Amino acid sequence: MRKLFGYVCLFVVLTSGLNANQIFVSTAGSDTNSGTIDQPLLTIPKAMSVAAAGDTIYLRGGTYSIHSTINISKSGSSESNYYLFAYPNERPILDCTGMPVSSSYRCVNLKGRYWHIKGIAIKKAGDNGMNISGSNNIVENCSFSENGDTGLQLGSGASNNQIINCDSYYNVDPSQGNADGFAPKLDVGTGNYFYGCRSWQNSDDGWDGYLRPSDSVSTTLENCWSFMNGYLKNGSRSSGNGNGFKMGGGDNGNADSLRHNMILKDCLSFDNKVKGFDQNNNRGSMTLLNCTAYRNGTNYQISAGLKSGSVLTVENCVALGSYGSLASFAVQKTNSWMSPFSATESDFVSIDTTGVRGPRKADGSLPDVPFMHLVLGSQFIDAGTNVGLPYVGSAPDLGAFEFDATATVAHATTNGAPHVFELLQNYPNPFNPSTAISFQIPARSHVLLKVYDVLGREVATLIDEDKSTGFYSTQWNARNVSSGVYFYSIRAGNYTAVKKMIVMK
Ligand SMILES: [Ca+2]
Ligand SMILES: [Ca+2]
Ligand SMILES: [Ca+2]
Repeated sequence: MRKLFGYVCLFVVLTSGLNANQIFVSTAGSDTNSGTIDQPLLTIPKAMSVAAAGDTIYLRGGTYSIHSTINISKSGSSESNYYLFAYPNERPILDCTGMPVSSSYRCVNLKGRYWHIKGIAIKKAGDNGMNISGSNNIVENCSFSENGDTGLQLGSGASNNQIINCDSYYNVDPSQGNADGFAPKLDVGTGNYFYGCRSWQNSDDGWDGYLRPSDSVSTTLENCWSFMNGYLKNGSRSSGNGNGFKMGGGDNGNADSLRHNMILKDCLSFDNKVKGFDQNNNRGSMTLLNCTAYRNGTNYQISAGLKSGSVLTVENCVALGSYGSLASFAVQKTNSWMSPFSATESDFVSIDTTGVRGPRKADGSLPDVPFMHLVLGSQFIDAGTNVGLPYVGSAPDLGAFEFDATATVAHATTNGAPHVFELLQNYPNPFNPSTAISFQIPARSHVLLKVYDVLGREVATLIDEDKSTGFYSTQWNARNVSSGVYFYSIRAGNYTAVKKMIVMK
């Protein structure tokens, strides 16, 4: 019996190994090749025609000129996905330059199920960069830019798709009133999920959940940023709508009371032309948890009635500036515009948007930028309601970024513990009013971190305590000192270091 079991295991390993082929596609390939890494194919359709469920199609880096829609029609299963991946550390670009601007000229039609597509840039399609009508797909670390309609659109019943760490920007249609960054809209299905995505400078909206005729569908967005929608690539105003997160709506003022149940968690909306978080006549439930809005035409506009049974929930949210308008029936808890809070710029490390379009981290996640992060001492730290999201400290904070005084500094994410002492340059610098000072210690030490002015007078003691081995980051708020040069000095064990920083008001 034991021997038979051994044979069975060997058989399973061999057959699954045989079934999972790797197929390579390169701009230097040929469709008469065998598809190995040394004999790559030239086109994605050819690779898909020979692929079976479980296979991985690797696209080598470089620019592929695409002149007609790539239809992805095969379907995998929950046990055996299809994979269409960028080759590791390479970036394939599907460039549709020259496609007519027409609804027949999408770049990619994802009709199948159980595809995992990763690491591909799509640009300049005549219509959508990608249109998903299939379900249970994962689209990860892809970008959609300068397409002739919405960058990534989901419709025709598309459900349970996951859009992870994707960017959609500079999409514009001829009327400027249709091209959104991401659009689970019209006849979309339910259960679609966005995580870590960015949408900016699309001619219409950042996200759009407008329905026709779908009803009672749900979409979840988490850790997503939407900004400067309603502006074009060159910065001029578009004639489109210009909302950050448009959560629903329907024809004729939504006379059919269609419901798009939207859940937004840790989402950030700023500098959109019209509204940051926009109901647009959605009659469904809307749940906004730990969202942050800044400098939109109107930050939050969710004031119209809902269909019976729908609920509007707004908790732990932040608006810097006027929050806008929320219906009296909204269930609200610990939002920045409610007593006892009053948001000011000094609650945040920075209100400078520099870096928000910057490159993603190696794992595809959003870049670390200080914009709208809470500063040490902010009234919003540990002042929120437990809404079921992870938090640091004694309670959740308000807004999209949880404050963590011991957060790992971005450039020091080496594996394991640090091996040397290091005091890093503060960031941002120059700054007003707040900056982050980071350091690492290779052994448990008593750490003394102080700030001095140019005359050597002590201005602040930031840390005076024992710290274990690790990376640390702390904030200094200079709101009570004048502009000028300051020094920060660390003593940890036998190690000392001093660096200069500049307060500029
Ligand atoms: Ca529109
Ligand atoms: Ca729209
Ligand atoms: Ca907290």
